[in-house]
Amino acid sequence: MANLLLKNIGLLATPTGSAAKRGREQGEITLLKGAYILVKGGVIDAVGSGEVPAGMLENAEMVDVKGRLVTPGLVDAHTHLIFGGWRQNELGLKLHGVTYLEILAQGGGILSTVRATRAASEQELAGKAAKELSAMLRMGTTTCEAKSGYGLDPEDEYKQLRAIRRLNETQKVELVPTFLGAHALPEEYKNHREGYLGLLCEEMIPTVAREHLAEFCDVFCETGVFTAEESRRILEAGKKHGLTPKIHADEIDPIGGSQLAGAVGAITAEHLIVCPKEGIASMAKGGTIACLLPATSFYLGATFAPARAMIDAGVAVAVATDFNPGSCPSSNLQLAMNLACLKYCLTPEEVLTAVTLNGAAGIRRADRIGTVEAGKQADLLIWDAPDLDYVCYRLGANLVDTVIKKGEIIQF
Ligand code: IZC
Ligand code: ZN
Repeated sequence: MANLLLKNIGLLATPTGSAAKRGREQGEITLLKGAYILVKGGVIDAVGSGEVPAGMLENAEMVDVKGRLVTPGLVDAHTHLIFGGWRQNELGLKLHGVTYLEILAQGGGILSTVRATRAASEQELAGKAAKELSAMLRMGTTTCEAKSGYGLDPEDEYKQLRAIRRLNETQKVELVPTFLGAHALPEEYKNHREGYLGLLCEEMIPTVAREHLAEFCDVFCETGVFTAEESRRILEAGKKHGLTPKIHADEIDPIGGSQLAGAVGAITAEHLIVCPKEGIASMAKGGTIACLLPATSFYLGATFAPARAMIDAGVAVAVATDFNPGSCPSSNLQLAMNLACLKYCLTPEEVLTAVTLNGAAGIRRADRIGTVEAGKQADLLIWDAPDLDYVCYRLGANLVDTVIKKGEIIQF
């Protein structure tokens, strides 16, 4: 692989370091004018500004950034990437006032995606996700978390996780797998809750861990789905087998998910739309990252997570898409950035940290990605934009011009 030299960078905007940024530090990023970046063997070798040192010009492929903005590649720390079918039929229901939880209680929602996912082969699921990943890469997502949770039985959950593994070998976006067997109670266990909890804790979690099919264990802690007590049991079982806890908490009702997040040492709590003060305090104490999903709030017609209160309390905030066929059929992380600015009142600098370093920390990758610094993997974006304000202001546009993944310029 040839060395790459990005020169004539109008503005390099990046957080720094290898751990999530919280509080005031979330907005304290490096802004370097007139910068250059040297990449060797897929890794950032040097970053500087001013005259490019003569030695760097030898044996390097030049990329003229033409005075534009460069940032780290975007990290989407929460997606339900692998699923069969879509749920456009729910749009009409929503317009008639049927809520997300009512659709689920009627056997639709997640459960309809479960039927479509069970009916699809591993290859079909991977092929469908590959198309979406290629759109995501064009929009600047270079790393993405991907959850199971539409199988809800051992074989179909493993099938989803194997599709993720296959995709990691066949396309460019790096995927990080999360086991979400506790996404809903499957229909066949409707009258046998305890049976499914046992299956999750005693069979599926141990197998997923043993076969290295996932790194994280997630649960949908919500009214009519899993209680906080059940969520604790599932996450503790995951921990026992080496799976780090994540939790869908306070998306619709505040039933204790965010309080549990800090108590079990969850790496992230996700959604947090209706997160109470006690939940924020628990996350601050436990070091849990708040992974906020503003496009889902928008799509559900819900309120927006209290992001500023989280930052004030010293909770690190990540922002992700929640791409899924129900509550967020969009994988556009730039749209989530726009919304995070407008609806959470995060500054563009805080938003950048939220979709790079803090997202990376939420999937335990902050040592390797999420910033533009010597020693980090060369995941870089050249934007058709002069600065971060422009990126956060241009609602719904794809402003990414060039994507560099592990030092490779992606050709679309
Ligand atoms: O398929 O509805 N919230 N899980 C929890 C989702 C949204 C995904 C879905
Ligand atoms: Zn989700």
